[in-house]
Amino acid sequence: MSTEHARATIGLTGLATMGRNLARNIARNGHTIAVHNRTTARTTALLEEHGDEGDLVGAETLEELVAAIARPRVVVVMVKAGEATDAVIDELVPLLDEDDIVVDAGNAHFADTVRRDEALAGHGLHFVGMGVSGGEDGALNGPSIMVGGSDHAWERLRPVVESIAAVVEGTPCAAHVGPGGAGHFVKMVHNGIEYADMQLIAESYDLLRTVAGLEPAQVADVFEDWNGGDLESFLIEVASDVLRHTDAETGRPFVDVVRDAAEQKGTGRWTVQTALDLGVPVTGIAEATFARSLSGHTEQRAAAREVFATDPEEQRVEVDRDTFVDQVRAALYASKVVAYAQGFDQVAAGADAHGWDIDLGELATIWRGGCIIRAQFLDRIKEAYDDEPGLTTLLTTAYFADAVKAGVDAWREVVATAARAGVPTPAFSSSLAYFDGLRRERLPAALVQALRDNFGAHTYERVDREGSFHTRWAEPDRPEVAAD
Ligand code: 2AM
Repeated sequence: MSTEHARATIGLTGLATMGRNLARNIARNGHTIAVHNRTTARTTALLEEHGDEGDLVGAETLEELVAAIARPRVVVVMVKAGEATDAVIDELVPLLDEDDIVVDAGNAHFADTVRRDEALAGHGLHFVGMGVSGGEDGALNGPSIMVGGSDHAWERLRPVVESIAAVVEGTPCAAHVGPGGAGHFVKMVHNGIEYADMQLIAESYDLLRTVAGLEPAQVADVFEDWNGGDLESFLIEVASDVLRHTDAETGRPFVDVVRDAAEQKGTGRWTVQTALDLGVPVTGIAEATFARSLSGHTEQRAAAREVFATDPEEQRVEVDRDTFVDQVRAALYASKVVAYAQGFDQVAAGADAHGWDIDLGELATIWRGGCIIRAQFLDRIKEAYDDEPGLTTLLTTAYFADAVKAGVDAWREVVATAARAGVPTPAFSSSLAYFDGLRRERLPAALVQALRDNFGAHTYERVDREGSFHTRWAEPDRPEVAAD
């Protein structure tokens, strides 16, 4: 391994798939990168297999890694999120000098990133929480990168980060979204939106197959067609690809041989937990997360199937196929607008709560390429924020409002048809309920408030006067008193 000193622009430790691909991407873009892994075999393998792709400097120890990087140093940590990240950071800190930068490019919880940022600041070091989306392929060929950290760190990192990110219309899909935990926060919400988007696509597939009787390959054709319009997105494209795939062993549609129990490893759950803390109704993301948990509750599912068995034939509804396909498309689009509006609301609420100045239009810009939710749709979101930076909700901007108005009858028809057929569409249904809830003149929350005052003296506000009030429900004439 090399003993050259301090000539690398950047260093990276943790050479499992994501780290290795990110390192290759950095090297391929002309930056000298020092690479290290706890188990040296991975470092050796990277140098042997891909050493000719750029200027890679191998390091056997963290000391060697640090010594190979030009100051102020940038060390990217790409190890398993959680304890391993803390262990590596603890090892790194004594080896670094003031103004050096530690970058966690893993999928950390933003609260851990905030904690690590504070801890490293105490040592005169800069910590960056860098959200990287795009999976293995993105890491190698151009991901979407959400950087959270100081201006000093961004200045130093920017040339490398912008050169390795995906590019859409000449703009790199990378941005300094805010300080400390901001990068991992927006990456978390990105993944939450991804959950909602996938669930909506899955519900569309289920409806087209179960209600309208399309075969998986025919649903693939429908998705391919949709991908040529305003639903154009990576996820629709992949869905079409997967539905067209036949299992080599059985000759059956691939989707039929995959066990129907989905995982929800972390980020979706974190998004919902954080949304609850912030009080943001991200119903689409929450339903998508719960739909995954429901799918994994195999014992309850088996018990319910025994008692409430469904006859698939009964779920077939007499619909005009072409009309129904069009209605599902409209329902998918409208629900997607809701899911994204909710996700962007959560980013705004998180930014508010943590004092981060996050530019939502810029976020839409860097999600247009490289990441899993990349879609034409994000151009529209970017335009919406360009037109009106302080936007209250994406739902009401002219473009999306027109689309929702045009599709709302179809959306209702799809949700009603699904309910009648007994096909679960939690994301479609809850998005419609959210839409109807927002636009309602009066919500039954008034009764909820009255009930709370009745049994718990929780007080209420009135529509016609300022202040808080309580009604003495136990007294015969129920007098109202000011509660302040
Ligand atoms: P390894 O190859 O030595 O196992 C994904 O697991 C990556 O994180 C791997 O590169 C792995 O290194 C690294 N990793 C996991 N736990 C670690 C730890 N406690 N210290 C250093 N690297 C670790």
